[in-house]
Amino acid sequence: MAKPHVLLTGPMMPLIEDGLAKHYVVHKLHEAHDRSQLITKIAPDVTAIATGGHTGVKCDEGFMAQFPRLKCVGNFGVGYDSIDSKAAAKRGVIVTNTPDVLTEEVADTTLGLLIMTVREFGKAEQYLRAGLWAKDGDYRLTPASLRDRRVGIVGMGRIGQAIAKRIEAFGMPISYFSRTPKKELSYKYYGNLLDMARDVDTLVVITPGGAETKNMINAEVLKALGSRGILINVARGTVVDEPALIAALKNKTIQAAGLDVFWNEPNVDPEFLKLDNVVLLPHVGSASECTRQMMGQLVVDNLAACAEGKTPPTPVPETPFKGW
Ligand code: 8YV
Repeated sequence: MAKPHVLLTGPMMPLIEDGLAKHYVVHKLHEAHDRSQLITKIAPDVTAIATGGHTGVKCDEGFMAQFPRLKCVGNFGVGYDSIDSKAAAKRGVIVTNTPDVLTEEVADTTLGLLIMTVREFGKAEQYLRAGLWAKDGDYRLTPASLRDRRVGIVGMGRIGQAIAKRIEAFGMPISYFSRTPKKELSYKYYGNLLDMARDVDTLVVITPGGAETKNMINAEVLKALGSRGILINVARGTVVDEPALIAALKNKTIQAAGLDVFWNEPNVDPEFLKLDNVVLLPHVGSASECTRQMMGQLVVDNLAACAEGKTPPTPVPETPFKGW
């Protein structure tokens, strides 16, 4: 039987490309001289798309509509805000993502970023490397410490809970803001983000991206967080109003921020680079070899199931699998 066709919207790790090639004829949008020409040529045959936020391609209604036989869109990543999953549901297209396999890695990164931001380890290392320790003496005592902080977590899904577990072990009181309270959790719940921001001094953002959370962390929230405030964002750049954050860091409305995600990745607003009270990471939340391998394998498993008429392991809630 002839193989079905899959379209890759951007470069994928070899494990994904090789894995998919066993089940599909593979087309690479990013290697096409003329993208629309390639799409016109392959559109009637494409039944699957492999994509990810890093490809910069939005799998919106119009993009998916170009492929009349499309059955499945496999996302590399747990966050699938670059795919219009509601439009996919209307078309009967299954969207899959890569949950669970990256939970602990992203939670580790979050704590690393929090500690770096609070205790200035990045700057302290630069100080040593620049020969300033021997020349000028000890690196400064950090104005901030984890010892006296109260943490508010924005988003209490799987990764939020893994972060909370770690923060608990550090002995810091935890509260959280989410749409609905989770009965099984003993942390203090807030249904109002501003109220929580007022009551804590450290906000950790790990909520899905997309229209619903766009600019959720705005000037008002930053003001409520206050002058001892520290903001950590490992969710999506879009969740934070970047100009408002830059202003808050400049004016010392808050103390510092640690960011792994940005509005216009991989381009970071140059204003951030001028500030010394922000730690900047290049979206490395899940970026270890072992975790990325597991994510890649899950993309292959989901799309292979689509090719073979089997049950995909991890469809997203908006497109529950009910048979092909
Ligand atoms: C990936 C992520 O780096 O899982 C996610 O949602 O943001 C990261 O793990 C990203 O998806 C790569 O495209």
